[in-house]
Amino acid sequence: MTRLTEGDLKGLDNQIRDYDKNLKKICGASLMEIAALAGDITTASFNEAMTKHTVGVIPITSGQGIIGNFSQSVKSFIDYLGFHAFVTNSHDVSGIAEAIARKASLIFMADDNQFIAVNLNAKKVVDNGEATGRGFAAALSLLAGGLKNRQVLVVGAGRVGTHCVNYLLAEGARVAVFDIDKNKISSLVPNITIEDNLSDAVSKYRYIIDASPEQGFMTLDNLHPETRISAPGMPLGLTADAFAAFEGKVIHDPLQIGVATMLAMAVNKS
Ligand code: 2YC
Repeated sequence: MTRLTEGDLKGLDNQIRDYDKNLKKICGASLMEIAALAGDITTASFNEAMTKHTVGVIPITSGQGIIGNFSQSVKSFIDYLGFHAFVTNSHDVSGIAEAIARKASLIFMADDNQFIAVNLNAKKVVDNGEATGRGFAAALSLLAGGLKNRQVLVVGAGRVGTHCVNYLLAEGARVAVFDIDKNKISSLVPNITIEDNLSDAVSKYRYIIDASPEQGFMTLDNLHPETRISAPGMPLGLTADAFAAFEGKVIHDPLQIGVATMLAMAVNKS
């Protein structure tokens, strides 16, 4: 799991409106619609939930400590989606106590190993890795007009990639997976095809999910011009010139789709 940096998150709170506009342009759906699809709830129930929940975001100092802009960014995305959210003044245990004292029914917090949302009423925990995997797979599906029987390449079989695979298989896509660690893929067969050569695989598939920390493996030389890419992986796997050339065909962000989908999954009553 790649640890985000303060720089990765700089300015995202002010840019969320423009980011959402760009998402609609690329996949015809808003951040809320992508999250609702990935979280398996209707936008109506999402809208109803925002009148019922207050969200506390709690800075956590354990391990490598607080990341500048992290809690503020998470809060700003949740605010943007229509929920009332606050970042606690205290951190860690005191932050949890403060959030509950301030009537939060949902709390968001991350240490170095896990980023979770907790629905205190439903006693439900949602993991960012699962939410991010589902969110970026749902976004690709919307962009493609559905992925049933379509061949999709997933690069990276970690926590996010594995949940991308689960979502795609449930949608009836034909999934291929590349990971440098073959052991990570073994648990996914026989439901998926294994790709052994990354650059060849990039050339072969028209739908690609980059759920890896690998940089610069998608280039102008190996990408087909019609390829569509959904990229939860940090840093982005496209070279700068490929990213520029594929403007409008790449869905990528460090945190927004994952947080929005965590919210949808956390308020899902089923
Ligand atoms: O500021 C804080 O509260 C820090 N404890 C947050 C640490 C987040 C570490 N995780 C990451 O950077 C990301 C997650 C957002 C998902 C995967 N890696």
